[in-house]
Amino acid sequence: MPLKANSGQHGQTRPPDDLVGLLRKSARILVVGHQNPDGDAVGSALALAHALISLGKTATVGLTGSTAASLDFLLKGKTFVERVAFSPSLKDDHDLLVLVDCQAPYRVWPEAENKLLARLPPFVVVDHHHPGPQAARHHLAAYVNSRASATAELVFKIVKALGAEFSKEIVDALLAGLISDTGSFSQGNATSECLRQASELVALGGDIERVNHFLKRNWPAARMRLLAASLGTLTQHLGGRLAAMLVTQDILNKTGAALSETEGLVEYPLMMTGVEVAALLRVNGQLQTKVSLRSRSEVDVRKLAQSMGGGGHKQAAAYVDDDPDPAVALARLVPLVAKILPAESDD
Ligand SMILES: [Mn+2]
Repeated sequence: MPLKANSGQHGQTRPPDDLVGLLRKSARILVVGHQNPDGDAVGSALALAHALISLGKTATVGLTGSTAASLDFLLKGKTFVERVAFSPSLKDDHDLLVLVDCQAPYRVWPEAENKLLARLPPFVVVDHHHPGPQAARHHLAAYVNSRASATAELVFKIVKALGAEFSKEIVDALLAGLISDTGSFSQGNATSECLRQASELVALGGDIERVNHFLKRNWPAARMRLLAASLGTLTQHLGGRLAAMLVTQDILNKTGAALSETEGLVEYPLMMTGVEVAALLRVNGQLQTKVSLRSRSEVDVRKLAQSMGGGGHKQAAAYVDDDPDPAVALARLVPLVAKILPAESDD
């Protein structure tokens, strides 16, 4: 299928006119992030929905899977947020669907295969992931730029293009997205554009400390127990260059933590001296293990994840291993990491 004019190319720095035009002319819009949405997916969806509502439209934010309790501060009291199942009524109730922080409907609803896409409203895509196996297809328009720190960075520009006012809700939601995806502005993807936007959001009344507090310093006790138990599984491989933590069903049962509370735990092994790749391997239902990877800047874990059917970013990527035992998935991971580690220097 040929690319639509002015849309669908990767790496656009401005929101494409056709995407902005579709948002302008639609009246009932459903905005959804990927399943189990993180701070960027939730923040991006909320900010866009707030902007659309302020322009007199009916906008709904749809959630699927589980959402970390740390995001409650953004979601509470929002009557336009609801859980949405994949059903033919989506098409009756909405004239446009916006996918944020992902590029294909199956990332939202796993049952949304190509042959079932006719059940969905026409959709557009706003995302900062590299177009991998989940590359956008069948969409009306797309705004995709993998150089953006967060999807929130793209939504910031869409809000501007729409001419909507940056309300407190929009400022908080966008800051949450930027903070979530840049490790509180501490990672290599905290580019000058990201920081420029953050500066503008702070000038508009945004409070980085407050948003960061809710996102990072607001753990339920069960999550702290989960961290303690998973740190107990930490192992190092490849001369200490790979560090891995496991979250087994047994650990979830004992700690009482929800699967969504594993989000972000992969940062811990990366704190160790000498570690270049950190992995968190966690049960994913009865049949699979989800493998989350983080790396220091020289190491590209996205390609590894893609070779296993997943995707993500150079320094943060994930895939699913078809074995329900995280230890088995780890045994498979070690040789794959060995292949992507750069030769060790002598200094
Ligand atoms: Mn993101």
